[in-house]
Amino acid sequence: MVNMKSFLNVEDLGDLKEALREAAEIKANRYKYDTLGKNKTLLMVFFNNSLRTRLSTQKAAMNLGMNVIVLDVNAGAWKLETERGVIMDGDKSEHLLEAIPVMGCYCDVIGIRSFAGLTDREYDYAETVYHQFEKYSGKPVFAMETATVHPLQAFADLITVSEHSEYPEGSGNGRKPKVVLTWAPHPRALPQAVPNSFAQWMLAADVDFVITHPEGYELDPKFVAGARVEYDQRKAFEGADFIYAKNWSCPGVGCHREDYGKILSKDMSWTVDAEHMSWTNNAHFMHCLPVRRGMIVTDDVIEAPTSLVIPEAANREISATVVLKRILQGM
Ligand code: AN0
Ligand code: CP
Repeated sequence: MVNMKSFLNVEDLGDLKEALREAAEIKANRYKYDTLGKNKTLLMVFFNNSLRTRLSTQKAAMNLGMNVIVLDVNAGAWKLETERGVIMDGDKSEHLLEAIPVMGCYCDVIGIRSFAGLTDREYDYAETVYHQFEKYSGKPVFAMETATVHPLQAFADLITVSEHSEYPEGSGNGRKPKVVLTWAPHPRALPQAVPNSFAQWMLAADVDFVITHPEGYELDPKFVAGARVEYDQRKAFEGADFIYAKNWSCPGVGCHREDYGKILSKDMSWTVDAEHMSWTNNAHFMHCLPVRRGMIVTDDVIEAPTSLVIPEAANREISATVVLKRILQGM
């Protein structure tokens, strides 16, 4: 068993096959460990909006018998300064460096949602806010989408891929499922956390993984080293079993550093529609949600029986239950 004090990267989960076995066990009986969290409190700290993460992680904690406190930093808490060394003469009333140890006083585990600011690449990619929670809260912490990663989503996606794979382990035909991560257009600049984690997890899993995006959208090698990148979306889609669509802004790798966090393209020819799906091996469509219809994907594709967006969201409860269970077992 892995003794988890922090959950950010795929390695934090240890052996992935074991984690998938545990996910299946939880899914078969999600209340199996319903006394594990008795008198333990989860604090969920949101610096950004959420629907799925908020509900599924709270449900997961309840499955384990935990108490839950949710703090929306931007709705009722003091405005927090996150940078050190500033003169706080503006609108921020409190510094994160006091707020974090205070939060740690009232709970046993902390989940953090803190998106990339998309202005300072070094700050975002250093996972500054997350590591401050790790260092100053005195409690185990886990990412609920931080600046560069969204591991609860990637774990749920892996569970979903493995559940819907026609080539399960030991099937003998030696073919791995082909999983394609495709960039798609979006009107607002979005972080790279979801594609970073998805790539990291798929590379660690037993799948044939391909990434496709317009030039300039290359993801950080920290997450995608060794991945096949195919700039021709049609070629990438050929023979695919799973199409995972997501928008992300310029990661500052293949594009100019000063373009980090900017929108480089809104090319609607990348929107996943029925014609795109016809290039695949009758692929399943996946997206972490929330999704903008007509931009990322067309109505018919997301509504098709091959779409997995709802099962993916449902598996967020499972991934969160496994992660919280492991954190509790390590306490
Ligand atoms: C966020 C993102 O792209 O990171 C959250 C996705 C789970 N999406 C939006 O802000 C629309
Ligand atoms: N997929 C996901 O994390 O959704 P929310 O932003 O609604 O939590």
